[in-house]
Amino acid sequence: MTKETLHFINGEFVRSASGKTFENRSPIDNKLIAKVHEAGRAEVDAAVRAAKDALNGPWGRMTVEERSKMLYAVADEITARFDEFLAAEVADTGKPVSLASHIDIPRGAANFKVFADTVKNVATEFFQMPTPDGAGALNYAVRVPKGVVAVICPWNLPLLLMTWKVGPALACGNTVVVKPSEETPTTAALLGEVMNKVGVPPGVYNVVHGFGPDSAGEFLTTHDDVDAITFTGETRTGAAIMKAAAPGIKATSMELGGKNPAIVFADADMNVALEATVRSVFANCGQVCLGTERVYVERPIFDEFVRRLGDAAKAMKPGRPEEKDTKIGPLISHEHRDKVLSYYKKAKDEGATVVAGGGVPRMAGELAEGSWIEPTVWTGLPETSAVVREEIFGPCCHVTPFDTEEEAIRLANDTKYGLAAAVHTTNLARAHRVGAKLEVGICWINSWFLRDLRTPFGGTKQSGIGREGGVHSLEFYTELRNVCIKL
Ligand code: NAD
Ligand code: 6OD
Repeated sequence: MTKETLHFINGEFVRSASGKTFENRSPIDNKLIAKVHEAGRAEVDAAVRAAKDALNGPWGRMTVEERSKMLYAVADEITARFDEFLAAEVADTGKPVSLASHIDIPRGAANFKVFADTVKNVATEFFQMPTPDGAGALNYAVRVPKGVVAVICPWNLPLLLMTWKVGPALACGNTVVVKPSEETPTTAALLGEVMNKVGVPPGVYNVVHGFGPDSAGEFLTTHDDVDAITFTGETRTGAAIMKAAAPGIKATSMELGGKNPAIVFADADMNVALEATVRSVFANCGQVCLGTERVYVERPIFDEFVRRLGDAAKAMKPGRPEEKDTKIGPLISHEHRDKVLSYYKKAKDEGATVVAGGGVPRMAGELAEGSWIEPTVWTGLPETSAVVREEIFGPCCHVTPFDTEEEAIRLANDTKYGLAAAVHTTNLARAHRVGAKLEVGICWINSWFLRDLRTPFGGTKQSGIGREGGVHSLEFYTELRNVCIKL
């Protein structure tokens, strides 16, 4: 029998009143995974109402310690059901088990613990002021939850990126309505079971499924009783959501797209630079917002670096997620593959040298129906090419030579985006100098995707607004209220 994925509203799994569903298909072989219920206005209203009511129920009366304890229990229950979360995430995304078991699911759990700790340990400000009568006054700030937070998520790291927002939102005492990506609805729904099991009160965590425009995403982000919207996804979608938020003057947090550069200096440790670049270009089949799509390599090592990067791309074996030698999964969908392939075609049309890949791999049997694509490396395109300027979100990069440090910085910064960068050098002074000049929210030196969850995370320029992570998440998920006491 076909599985159904339901909404989670006020502590209960519910179907859409309209009976409307959409298909969730596997990127591995295009087989049907489940029919997903699509929320209409009625379900979104019910979820937002439940979230609003829950603010005034037992959840709203809990101490920070009680809430933190509950979030630790959520994390522990995810870990106890690790295999179920892993299977669900792998089925929805097609990513290798080796990746999801090391990154997606452990981080999905860790996001609850880290923010439970953060809220217990962050002080607020205090100022003592003089008054004309000499008695003085005291000011202190208190943090209060924003209220009902809409959480709109993408499909590339579904549980990880959703809990990255739900963890701090709940730690701060808010309630949430989550709209997972239509491509990857399952782990968000599964988390509802976890919430019930550990006793999170009904209405605190809600999930509605559906699409963006004229569907759950739009109904949620335009809802009058939503107090704040936290979004991760494409820049263009972020702009649409900011418009939707404007009439209600709602706070928004925007984690958006990128076209991230890596700079490899001739003094870099070649093996370290290659290992990190191979990961940053091809991990998760290139579907990581922080991933590298532009590589700038200093001329003396350009040929060797390109050859070895191309060899690494050719050696990446596609295959079923559970097979030990699988190095790369498929793209999320046929629709996304069409988009990525349109850039593969553009690169060829514009005269790129295709160092590796450039097409669709031959997959055997039922895998031939999946959305597989070859890891691809190009050289030879001008910096004005769409392939070098636009976010592709696939396993591909363009490599350009450079001659001076200034040129590398200029090329790296010549983009409307500003999310992440990687710099490879063994010259410490240069690492500090270049790192400080790159217009990005996060810059790695001799590494990539090394994440301390207490650090600020976010983008500059069209890659986003605001920072989340550690205390920065508290800035978004709480209001600071000043209390002034005349002595
Ligand atoms: P997307 O913008 O297409 O969709 C993201 C979510 O927004 C989905 O849940 C979608 O249903 C919803 N949505 C779409 N239109 C909407 C609307 N008008 N109103 C409300 N909701 C709407 O992004 P995607 O394709 O799922 O993810 C890939 C993109 O996300 C890439 O651009 C990538 O760079 C970006 N991303 C950024 C970060 C970051 O931290 N900066 C992290 C991961 C992914
Ligand atoms: O590690 C994180 O917290 C984070 N937000 C990663 C984003 C990855 C983008 O695809």
